[in-house]
Amino acid sequence: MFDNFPLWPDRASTAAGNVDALFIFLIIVSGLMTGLIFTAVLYFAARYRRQRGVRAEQIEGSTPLELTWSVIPFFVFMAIFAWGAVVYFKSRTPPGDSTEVYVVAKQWMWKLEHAEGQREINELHVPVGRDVKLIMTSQDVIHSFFVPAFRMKQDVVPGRYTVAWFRATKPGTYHLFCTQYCGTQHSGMIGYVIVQEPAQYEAWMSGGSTGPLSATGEKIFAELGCVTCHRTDSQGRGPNLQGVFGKPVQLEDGRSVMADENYIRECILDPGAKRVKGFQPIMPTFQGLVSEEQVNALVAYVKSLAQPGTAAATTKTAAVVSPQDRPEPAHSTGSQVQ
Ligand code: HEC
Ligand SMILES: [Cu+2]
Repeated sequence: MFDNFPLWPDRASTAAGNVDALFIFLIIVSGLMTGLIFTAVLYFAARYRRQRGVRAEQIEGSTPLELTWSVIPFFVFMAIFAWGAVVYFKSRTPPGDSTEVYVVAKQWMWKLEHAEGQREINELHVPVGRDVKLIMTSQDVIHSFFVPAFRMKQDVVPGRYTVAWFRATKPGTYHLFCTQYCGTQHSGMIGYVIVQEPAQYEAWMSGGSTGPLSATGEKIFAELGCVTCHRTDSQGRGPNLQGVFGKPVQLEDGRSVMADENYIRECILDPGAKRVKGFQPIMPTFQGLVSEEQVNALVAYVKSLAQPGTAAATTKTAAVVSPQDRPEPAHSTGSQVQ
């Protein structure tokens, strides 16, 4: 019956069921409340309509009544809050071993680059059943990455990364929309997420790649002269970048921050914002000298240096970094600890 008028978009991700369950619960609670109020209005209107001998009694303050309408809603709202928090945190926390895709939004298109090197425009191919993490930024104004079938929506903001993730559960082609009004052709800023069976996906992946994004990053790292300061033998004027990513970094001003994607990005574009403890503030800014795609490649390269076993990181591992340069505070989570 609802073939041409579906009540819900497809459910094609692990998050979809959770989001819908909470949504349906909210509709039921609101529906019950609305029903209760309207029934009471109609009942009292009929019961106390003007007629001889029937008079409504005024209740002036009643502790049991007030307790009832305070305590019951309190528990209902706390349940909504707790349930919402669980769904929210799940959808905000990408699993550690996700496949990564860098997204650059611009007026009016989506540019996507897989960590493996494949580039796409307005189309994203992903395998079914694998966690995919999107590391997103905008080249111009605010956009928003929305895939209704995944119940996933995340603003994409210029000047920083925002992160989202999903795990597709059903092969198919799903709509991708921009849901922040971003200029005249905002409505045309659409695309598709194409979810494939693993074998199909491997076949797609094997075609036309320029090599892993981290390798592109390594090239840029050399071309821009980053290597002259960031050497792997601790003789450079800048910190050895091996094993930096994903660990807390001690700053000159005493703070400790997590070296995540946003931190690496900021180091490149605004090195003055967070100076690493124990080094001269000599790193120049690369703002305006590198495109968003190049920053992504550099970030992917610095990340690859923190993964033991990758070609670039096999020569030396994080253990080589001297303990004074890289103390390990007890905190291992949280992006900023005092
Ligand atoms: C002139 C030398 C120099 C050049 C060139 C340079 N850096 Fe740096 N870099 C530094 C110094 C010194 C620091 C530490 C002090 C600071 O944070 O500014 C640093 C810090 C960093 C950090 C933070 C490291 C940590 O341990 O937390 C990253 C990441 C980084 N640089 C990346 C790059 C990239 C990418 C390039 C090339 C686009 C580059 N740097 C070019 C000198 C340099
Ligand atoms: Cu847009």
